[in-house]
Amino acid sequence: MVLALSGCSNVSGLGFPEGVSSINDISLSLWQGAWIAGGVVGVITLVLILWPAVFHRAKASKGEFPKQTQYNVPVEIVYTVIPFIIIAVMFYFTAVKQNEIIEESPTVTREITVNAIQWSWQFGYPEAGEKAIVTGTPEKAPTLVVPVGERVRYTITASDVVHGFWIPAFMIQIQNLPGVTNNLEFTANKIGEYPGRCNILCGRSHAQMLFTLKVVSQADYEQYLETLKASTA
Ligand SMILES: [Cu+2]
Repeated sequence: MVLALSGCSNVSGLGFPEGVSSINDISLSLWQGAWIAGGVVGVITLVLILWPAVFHRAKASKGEFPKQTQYNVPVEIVYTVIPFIIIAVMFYFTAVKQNEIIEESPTVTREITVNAIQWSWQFGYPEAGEKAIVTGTPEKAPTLVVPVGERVRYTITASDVVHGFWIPAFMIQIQNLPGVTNNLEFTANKIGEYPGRCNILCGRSHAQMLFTLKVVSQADYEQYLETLKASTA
């Protein structure tokens, strides 16, 4: 694991790309740490299973019965306390990272609205006017266009049932809740196209609730806003 982490950046992301969004920058170490913790616990557990299985096999031919050690209070305390410590450490780091992720900056000027409907997405660009809303359908998945290198505030809502706004490569997911407005801010760091999905089972065409996240240059984004303004005026 250490060799893999130090050697190759694709391997070190353990399935996630690095530096793609401001949230990757925050979450990646948590993701790596969780895998390392899981690996350590897994190896210790494997040894604890194999060691008695190999070295403390019942010697059937001699008819020996192993020594019974139930109600061993110190052992019971140890196997209660150790998992508690593992959970507490993981909870602590998760809470720290989560607080960083949901932090809102007072200086954000870019805003995009993300409304989920059965079964697609509505992306609104208030900067281009109230009517600048792009609505997808299950047959024609919409594109969410965002500027590179700029922090954007996303307003997350739902019209009907609970949906989940998920951009796997960006390590981002937040629920769209009917009657509740969630906010999320992040910066997209690399120009490109990334698949997006709904990750809460929301009905018959849930699997078609897809979108493409398109990260464009700031000039292209301004141009896109102009196009939206012209087409919805
Ligand atoms: Cu959905």
